[in-house]
Amino acid sequence: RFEDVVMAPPDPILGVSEAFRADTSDMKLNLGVGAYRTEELQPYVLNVVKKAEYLMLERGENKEYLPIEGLDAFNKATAELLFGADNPAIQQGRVATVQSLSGTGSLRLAAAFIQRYFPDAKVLISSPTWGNHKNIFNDARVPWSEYRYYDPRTVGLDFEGMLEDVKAAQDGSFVLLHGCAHNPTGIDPTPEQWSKIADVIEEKNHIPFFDVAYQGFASGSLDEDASSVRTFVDRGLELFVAQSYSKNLGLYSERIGAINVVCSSPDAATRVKSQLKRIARPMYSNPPVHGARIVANVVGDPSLFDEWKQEMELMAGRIKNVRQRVFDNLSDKDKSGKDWSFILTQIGMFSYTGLNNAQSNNMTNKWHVYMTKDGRISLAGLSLAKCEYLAEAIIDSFYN
Ligand code: PLP
Ligand code: TYF
Repeated sequence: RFEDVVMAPPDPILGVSEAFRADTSDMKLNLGVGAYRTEELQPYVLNVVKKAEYLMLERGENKEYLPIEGLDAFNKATAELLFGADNPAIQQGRVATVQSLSGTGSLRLAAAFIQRYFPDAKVLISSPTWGNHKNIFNDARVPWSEYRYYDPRTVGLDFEGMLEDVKAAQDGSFVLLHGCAHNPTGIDPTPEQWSKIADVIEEKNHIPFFDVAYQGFASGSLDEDASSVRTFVDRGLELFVAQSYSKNLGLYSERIGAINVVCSSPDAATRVKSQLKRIARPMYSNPPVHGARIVANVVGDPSLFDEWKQEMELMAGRIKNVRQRVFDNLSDKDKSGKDWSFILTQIGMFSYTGLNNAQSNNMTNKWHVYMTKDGRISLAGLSLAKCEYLAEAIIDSFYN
């Protein structure tokens, strides 16, 4: 009976937005969800997206079903954007790409694939990680465990701990890695550290599983943000990459992304793709076309592509300015001599402030600053004008 259904807990990230909406204070700030806002704190639709949508109307595109694997032009464009068009893995036809329901849906599809074909394998995820990762593997019935990643003492990467844990895991585990702009910490390995991580993964016959939700958004450069993934592909490893266009093209609600599986032969890629389609068919049958056409139009048109890169640099640049301003204000106001420079070394949309649960609650209850309880704030939801207020709130919460 439905009467017996118990209430589900609110999502730790999306629940923050619900609480924000209920607050009537003028001072309120929503730094919970990672969504880009303009300096006026309004959502932003990229100009290239509007242009791509005009193109669709002009061409009189229809609304027929896509094939299970999605739009061909999108799948080609998305794989080339990620790996580089001249990448041998693409040239040799060793990449299986399936359009799916943004980053989340792509991760979920890969998780279902792991559950079927690697029933004894475990997934290793970073501690901490994006909250939804655990939900995704739990729902797909894929066992997971954590590897050390964040070191609160240095507010940096626990690189030795990470390598030890990856080494200690059973051979042939899947290692979930954030391609760039680690969520929630904003701390990424250096290129040298990526190489060492790849050494250990190769030694252990592990399979890398990249989650790329911020390509172009972290550094402002699409190629630079994909370099971690390309390092692993260059070594000839088989791997997964889930991609999302929520942030870098601002297509949050279009649910556009892909799962890419780099295989060791074109034949294996064909078989893997056939199985991914088999999983997608009874789950959602086929993906939505609108976002796929936007991506294909933007990437496929040299002038739109250039314009996209400029708009991405603009977004990434605004976040970097906000980051700098938060640091300046904190350093200014904090008379204790505490070093806040970790804020400047973190990259991407977020800053991991080091505020604990109680301090994060103070931010919300006293200052109307909405954020996740792990101390993460989305700088993309902040304006330069509000940085001083935020710094005051952080200092008050940190020391009281
Ligand atoms: N993975 C990470 C690490 C993320 O931060 C996000 C979004 O915030 C996603 C995946 C997926 O988002 P979406 O499903 O909107 O593509
Ligand atoms: O802010 C974050 O980390 C994300 C944002 O369907 C998000 O959780 C929100 C909704 C969604 C996927 C990602």
